[in-house]
Amino acid sequence: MKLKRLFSALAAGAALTALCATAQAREYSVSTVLSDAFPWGQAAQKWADLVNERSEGRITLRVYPNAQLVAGDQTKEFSAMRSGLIDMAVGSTINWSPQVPELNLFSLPFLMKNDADLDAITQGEAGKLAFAAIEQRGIVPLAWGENGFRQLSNSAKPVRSPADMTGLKIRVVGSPLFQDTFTALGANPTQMSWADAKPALTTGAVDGQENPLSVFDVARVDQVGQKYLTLWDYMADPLVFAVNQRVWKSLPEEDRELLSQAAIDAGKWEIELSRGAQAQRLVDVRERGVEVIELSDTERAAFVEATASVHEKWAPRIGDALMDAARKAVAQP
Ligand code: X2X
Repeated sequence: MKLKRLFSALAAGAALTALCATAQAREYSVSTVLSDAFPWGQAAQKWADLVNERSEGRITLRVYPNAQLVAGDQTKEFSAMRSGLIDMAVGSTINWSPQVPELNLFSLPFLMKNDADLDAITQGEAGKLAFAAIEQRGIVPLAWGENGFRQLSNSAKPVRSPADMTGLKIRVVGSPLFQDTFTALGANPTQMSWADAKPALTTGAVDGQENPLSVFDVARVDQVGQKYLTLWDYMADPLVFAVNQRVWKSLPEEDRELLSQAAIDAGKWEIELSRGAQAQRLVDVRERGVEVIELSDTERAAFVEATASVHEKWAPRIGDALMDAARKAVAQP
């Protein structure tokens, strides 16, 4: 009799535990622009996998690529996350800069020369200030990833100087700074979403585009007539792992810690993966017949000079404290 009671108590206990686990099991949406065929989507999936594993299935992050939660309009991702339509995102600083002007820092042409400069910014005081700016707009940033240094491609000719860009129609992201940069270079920029970019390249509605080598490679941008690729490293867009503030507040401290650490680990993993694949991508792209143009220091300097006005115009919108911190970071030997 006693034993029987013990068994039923145990069974009730197990049922209760199961119930609690179900009650606590949560699913959250994570928005990205690029799918897991690209490092960007892989970053988000890695975050989801780590969270699932470390929470023992209690927390599910479901990744929605192609900016589908905002009907492809990637510049609305930040607002949608703020309003709670999207719970979380791994988003590009470019796409969030219309709502967080400080993030235009990363789009300033030729501010950062290389990965070391980028890391000095994200990992230092400037990175902290950028995160504070995101937080001020009602989103909790957790970690950095990266889309990568952006290169220029076109279907018409090898571009080695601003003069070569005269009149070229270039698809740019829907962020006003890009309009200024490409206008300063003498090109004819057209803003459109990534979803519209490939069709526009295919029909020849635009002559060129700019995106990291990984995107050029994986999206097979060479197949839509983009024969010339100028490696000018003119800017890099980091990715930010982030969470809607209400969702964040609803989480117990241990789950916040879990999400945050998983984002940091996924970001580091993706940055390494992405950088590690660069050299091979370049080999592959060349093998497909793309003419890759590398700039001498003098050639690069002409682009820097031609876009100086963009810094003057945008620095005040980015803010003195952030500009100073970034300038110090890139001045480090
Ligand atoms: O639209 C682009 O060019 C992309 C995919 O790189 C971004 O979302 C910033």
